[in-house]
Amino acid sequence: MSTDLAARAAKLRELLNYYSYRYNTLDDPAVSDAEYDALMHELRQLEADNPALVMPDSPTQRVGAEPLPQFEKVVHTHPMTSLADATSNQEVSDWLARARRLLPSDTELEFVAEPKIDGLAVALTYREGLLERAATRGDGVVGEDITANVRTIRNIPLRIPISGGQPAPALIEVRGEIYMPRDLFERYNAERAERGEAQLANPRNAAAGSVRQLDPRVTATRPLRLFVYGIGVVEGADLHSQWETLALLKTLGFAVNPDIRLLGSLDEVLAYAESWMSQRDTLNYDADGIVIKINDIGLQERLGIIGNAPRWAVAYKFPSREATTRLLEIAINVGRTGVITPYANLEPVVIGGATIRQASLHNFDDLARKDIRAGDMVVIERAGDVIPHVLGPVVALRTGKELPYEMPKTCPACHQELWRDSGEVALYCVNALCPAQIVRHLEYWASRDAMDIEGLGKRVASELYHAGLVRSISDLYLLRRDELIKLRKAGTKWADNLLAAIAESKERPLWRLITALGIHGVGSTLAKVLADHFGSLEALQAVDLGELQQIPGIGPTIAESICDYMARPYHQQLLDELRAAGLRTADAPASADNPQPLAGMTFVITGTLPSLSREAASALVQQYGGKVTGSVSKNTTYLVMGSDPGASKSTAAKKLGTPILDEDGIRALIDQEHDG
Ligand code: JCF
Repeated sequence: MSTDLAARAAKLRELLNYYSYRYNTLDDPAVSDAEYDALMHELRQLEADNPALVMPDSPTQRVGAEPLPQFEKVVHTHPMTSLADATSNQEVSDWLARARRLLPSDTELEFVAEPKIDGLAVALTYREGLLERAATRGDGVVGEDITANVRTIRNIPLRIPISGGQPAPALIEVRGEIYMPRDLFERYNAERAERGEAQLANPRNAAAGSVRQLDPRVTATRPLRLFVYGIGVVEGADLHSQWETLALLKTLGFAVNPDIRLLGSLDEVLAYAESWMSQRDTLNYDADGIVIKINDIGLQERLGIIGNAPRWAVAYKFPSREATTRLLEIAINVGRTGVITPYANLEPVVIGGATIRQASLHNFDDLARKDIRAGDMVVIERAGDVIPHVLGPVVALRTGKELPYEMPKTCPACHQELWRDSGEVALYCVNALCPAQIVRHLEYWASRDAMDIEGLGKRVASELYHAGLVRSISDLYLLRRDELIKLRKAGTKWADNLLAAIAESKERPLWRLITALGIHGVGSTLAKVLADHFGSLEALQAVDLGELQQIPGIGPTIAESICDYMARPYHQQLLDELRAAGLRTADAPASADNPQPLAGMTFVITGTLPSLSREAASALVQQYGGKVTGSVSKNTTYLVMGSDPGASKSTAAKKLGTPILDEDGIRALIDQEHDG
C-alpha cells in the first residue's frame, strides 16, 4: 500500500473530523452537506479497498460496532462525585456560609454557575489524544464501559487535537453529561411515529436508554450530544480555576454549555438561578437545577470532599414538577376524529401550585408497556404548558388490589366496535354519527382557530347535541330562537347572543371554514395555503390527488387525507347543507377585474368598530386590495380606530403622524376611489 493512500486517508480524517466539529459542536458549518458527504464517500471507499487504513479516530467508525454481550465494569481512578442539593436561596446561602468558615475570613470568592443537565454523567479518557474509554458514573467508584456507544455521539471528539486546536495532553479524563436535545428528541419521535414505532417518553429516558443499549448500532441512530463540565485528571496542564478549565476544554474541541457564567457574588448567583427557574422551558435540554461552583481550584482543594460530594459545589434544584398520587380510574376519551385515548382520573395532587385531577396516559401501547393499573400509586409530571401526564406506576407500593388494564372493545359514547389500524398505535371509533365525535367536532368548529363562534364551547356543544337540536354541524345554522330559549330557561339574551355569533360566522374567510371541517392533518396553517390556492370550497372539492401534490407544503399523506375526506358522501352532504344554510364558501379573488382602490395602502385596526368585527374589517380592506398589519410603523397608511383603542397603537400613530380613520372612513375611501 502506498504511503500516498495512507496520507490521503489521514488528510480525509482530519478534514472530516474538523467539519464535524464545526457542524456538531460549534453549530457553525464550514462546508455544505454535499461536500462533507463526498469526502466521507471517498474515505469509505479508501478504507474498503485498504482495510489497514481504518483508524480508531476515523469518522467512518461512528456508525456503531457489533453488539456487546454485556457492559464491562470500570473502576474510576478518581471517584466521580455527586452534588449536595439546595432547594431555597436560604439553603444556598447556608452552603456558602459553611464553605466560608473553612476559608480565611477575607477570601474573595467568584462562582461558576450553569444549568444542571438532567442526562447521564460520563467520564471520557483520552490517551495521546485518542479516545480510549468512556464510562458511566455508576455509583461514583465503579461504572460501566460504554466506549462503543459513546463513539457514535457526534459532538464527542474521537481525537484531540481537532485540526488547528490545542495539542492534546498525554492523558486527560473529561467529565460531562450526555443528553438528548429537545428539538432533536421531538424530531426523532416524529420520525418514529411515521414508522409506526412507539414514542420515547422524554429526553432524559431517551438519553439514558440510548446509552445503555448493548447494540451500538442502535445508539448511533439516536440524536445524543455531550456537554462537558470538568476534568477528572490531566497531565501537563496547570489549571487554577473552573473557568480556566472550561476554556481549556473548549480549545481542545469539546462542547461546553454556552449558558455557563462566571459570577462575582452570591447575589449574582441567586439572580442567575432565579432567571433560569422561570425560563427553564426555553432551554433546548432538560435541566433540573443550577450547579454552583466556587471558581478557584486552590480553594476547592482546601474545601475538599465530604461524603461523596464536594464542599465547593452545590446543586440548586428547580421546584419539582413531579408528584405521586393514586390513580383512581383509567378513563377514555373520544376525539373529534374518533381517536380513542386513555387518561387517568387521580386523587387530587398539587404540583407547582396547580391542583391536578386528571392526567394523560398518552396511548394504549404506553399504558400496556408500563403496566399501569387502576389503584396504582403513580408518578405525575406537569412540565411547563404541557398537559400533566402519568410517568409510570410505583410498583413497590402495590398491594395486590390493583386492576390490570384491559383495552376497550367498544366506543364508550356510541358502543360500536372500535377499530385498530395494524400499522398505527391509535384506536379509532369509525362511526361518523358517534355522539362524542360530533360534540367534539362542534366544539372544534366554534373554536378560536376555526369559525370563532363566541359562546359555543364544550358545555353548550354538548347541551345542543343532547337536546337533539344539533345532530350535524349544519344544524347549527338552522337553530331557532324559541328552541334555544326553551333549552336554557330565562336565557333570551343568551339565545340572541349565540344566534348572532353563529350568524356572524357565516361570513368567515375560507381558510377558517376549511380549518373547521377538521380534515385529518389540515390545521389553520395548511388551510390558509389551500384557501389561497383554491379560492373556493367548490374548487377544493373538485381537486384530484395529482393537483394537490403539486402544491408546495402539501405532502402525499395530507393530499390523500384531503381526497379521502372529499370522497365521502357524508361529507359531501355536509358541505351541500352548509352552502344551503348560506355560509360563504369563497374568498373574493384579488384579481385585476376586481376594483382594488386600497392597493398599496397598509392599515392597522385597533379598538371596537361600530358594525364590523375586526376580522370583517380586515376582510373588507383585503378585498379591495389593502394590507392589514398588527403594529403601526412608518409604512402604515392609516390607523383605523374604534372605541377602546390600544394605547401603544394610538401613541405610535401620534408620534409618526399617521392619519386616523373610523369605520365610515374606510367605506368612504373605497367608494371615493371607486368613483374616482
Ligand atoms: O449538568 C450536570 N448534571 C452536572 C453534574 C454539572 C456539573 O458541573 C457537575 C455535575 C456533577 C458533579 N459537577 C460536578 C462536580
